[in-house]
Amino acid sequence: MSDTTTQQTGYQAWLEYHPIALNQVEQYAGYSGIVCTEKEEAIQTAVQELSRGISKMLGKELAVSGNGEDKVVFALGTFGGGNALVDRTFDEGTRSAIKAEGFAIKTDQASGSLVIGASSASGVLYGVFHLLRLISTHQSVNKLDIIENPVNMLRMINQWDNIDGSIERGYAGKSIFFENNRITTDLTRVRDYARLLASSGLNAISINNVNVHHWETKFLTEEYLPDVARVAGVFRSYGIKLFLSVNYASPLEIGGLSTADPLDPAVREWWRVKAAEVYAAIPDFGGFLVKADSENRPGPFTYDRDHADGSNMLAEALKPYGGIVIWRCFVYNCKQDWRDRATDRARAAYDHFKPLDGRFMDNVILQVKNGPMDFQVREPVSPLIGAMEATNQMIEFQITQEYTGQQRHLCYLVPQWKEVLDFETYAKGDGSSIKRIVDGSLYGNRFSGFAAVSNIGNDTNWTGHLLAQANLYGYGRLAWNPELSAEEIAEEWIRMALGGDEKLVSVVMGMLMDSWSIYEAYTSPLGVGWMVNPDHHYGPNVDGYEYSKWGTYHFADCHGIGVDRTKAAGTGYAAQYKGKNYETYESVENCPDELLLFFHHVPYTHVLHSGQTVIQHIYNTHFEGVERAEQLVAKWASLEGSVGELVHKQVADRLAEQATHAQEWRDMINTYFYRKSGIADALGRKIY
Ligand code: GCV
Repeated sequence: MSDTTTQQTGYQAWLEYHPIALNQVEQYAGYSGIVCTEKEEAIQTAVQELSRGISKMLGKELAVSGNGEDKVVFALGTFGGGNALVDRTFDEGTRSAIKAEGFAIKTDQASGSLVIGASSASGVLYGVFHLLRLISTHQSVNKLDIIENPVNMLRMINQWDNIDGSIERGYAGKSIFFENNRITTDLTRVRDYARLLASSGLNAISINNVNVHHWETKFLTEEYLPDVARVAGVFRSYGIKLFLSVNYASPLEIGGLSTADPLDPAVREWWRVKAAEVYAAIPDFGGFLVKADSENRPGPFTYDRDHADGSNMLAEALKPYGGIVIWRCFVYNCKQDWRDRATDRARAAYDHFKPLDGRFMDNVILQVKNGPMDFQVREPVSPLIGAMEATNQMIEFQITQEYTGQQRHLCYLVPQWKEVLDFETYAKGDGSSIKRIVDGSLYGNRFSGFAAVSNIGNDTNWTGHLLAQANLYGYGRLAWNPELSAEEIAEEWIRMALGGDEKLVSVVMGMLMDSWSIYEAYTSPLGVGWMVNPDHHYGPNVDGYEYSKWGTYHFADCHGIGVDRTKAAGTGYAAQYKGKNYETYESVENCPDELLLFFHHVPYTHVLHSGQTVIQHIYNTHFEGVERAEQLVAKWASLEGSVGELVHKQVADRLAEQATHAQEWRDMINTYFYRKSGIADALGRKIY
């Protein structure tokens, strides 16, 4: 892609490196070169990235050399790796404060040189991206003395890409990994993706859909492994480990065995041999991601075994190589009878996994979705996270906007994720927030971290809606440091991707920060969720899932709405929470408004903490939500001329679609509840 094109389309995303204006360039102007002595791949990548970023921002090409003590330079390397400037700059205290992937950056006061030191090559690379972020957001580098370590060990992206080039729940074009039933031959775009991921702080990727179909099952065979190894090589140069989603029934489907029973010796041996073959092709392979006994995928239940049996068998095969098994907990009955009011999908993950605590090998990690249902615009935090003291756990978010507007609507998800991470579980008394469970510190886990479903495809701007890039970037930043605020992250992204004009920054910041609440306002109310069209999940359909097998009901009738999940009278789900959380959710008086209908069935006339009745809340939020969506259009229109024309038009088109589509939501939801309840809008607005 030529620079002109890329500037106009958003292809470079937050690595656009806008040229720095002459009046601001001075503080960065003195650097005459890069000093680096190490040849390791990720360090060479770091050098290239630094040269590229500086060349674009400052318009100068930096020479790379092994020595530059007498000049003003950028120096980078690992501690003890041969770079005299690095070794001179960082004392023992700093070195010992830097963990595996962390880094230190210091301005050498004597020379003015900027020195990046780390204990690993990937740490050096993260340090370079950090420095480039500081420069591209125009921060001072004169007196830097930074120590950074990632808070989370695994910072992973899950692709839901299929070998035919389609992406399950993908809204930004086709796969960049696969085409025509093969792994892509030209990996340029994959490399550019690796840059984006590493620069936001991520260190792991699984490249294929967790629903592993016929052809993808063969990724473990010699037919595909060389190509998988090529992809792994690209990610390796950016410090990112490659994982594969695997089909639990592989021994049957590609191994010629008659069973996939995890306790069968032949099956165990098959996986051991497979692991050896994979590691022969990819020595630093990360491991397997597994969706088993979930939504019709095969798993250990077929053989009357449980999830511990299933995952441990794979873990045993990977263990000699340091590999891990990431086992998903999205397990529930997807063939439910809607007439059956006792079965509650929200309970399922906890009911399945909690009894298995302590039985998993130490290289198994359970991957738990942030909520008990499925990435709705609002749901409570999964009670399973933190409930297993003796088991490694990681959280799963969804960056791709399956239920949050499919990248046709604006929905900046970082504030939602922050709320989840800050949630106090009381798992081990006060101070047991979700972020402390997933960073492994609460229970001292061997493995832990973040995973999220990617939102990219081969659309030129990666994410379809250009502003949805902020979600991918924000996810990486939050995985690195969950203490960053949603505003800080948004500001970084805006400045780096769009530019530093102050009006631009403030308008886009306002739009991003409002967007989750706007989307929630005109879609399903008060935490009840769903109300979408079945299958593709775009657009309103209040009863779309009401009489289905999927376990996602709202139970609206002429008297009221909501799901009684109390212990006293409902499904008992509320009792999966500890202490105060249980008490809060169990009580209709104390339950927060935004989750009321998730936990309680109430009459339309029930008065919320806000002072409004449920029915009036539904009307008000839906009318307001549309008005607020229309304001987004106007806000963005005011930025014409502050961003490139194509970028402006692209976002303007999406926002216009959102505003129109929000009316569809408003009118369907309001009409449905007016007809059900027979209660008119107190403000007499138009309802059909
Ligand atoms: C990959 C939801 C989605 C499915 C997805 C599944 C999962 O049901 O609609 O597309 O499958 O979650 O997370 O496994």
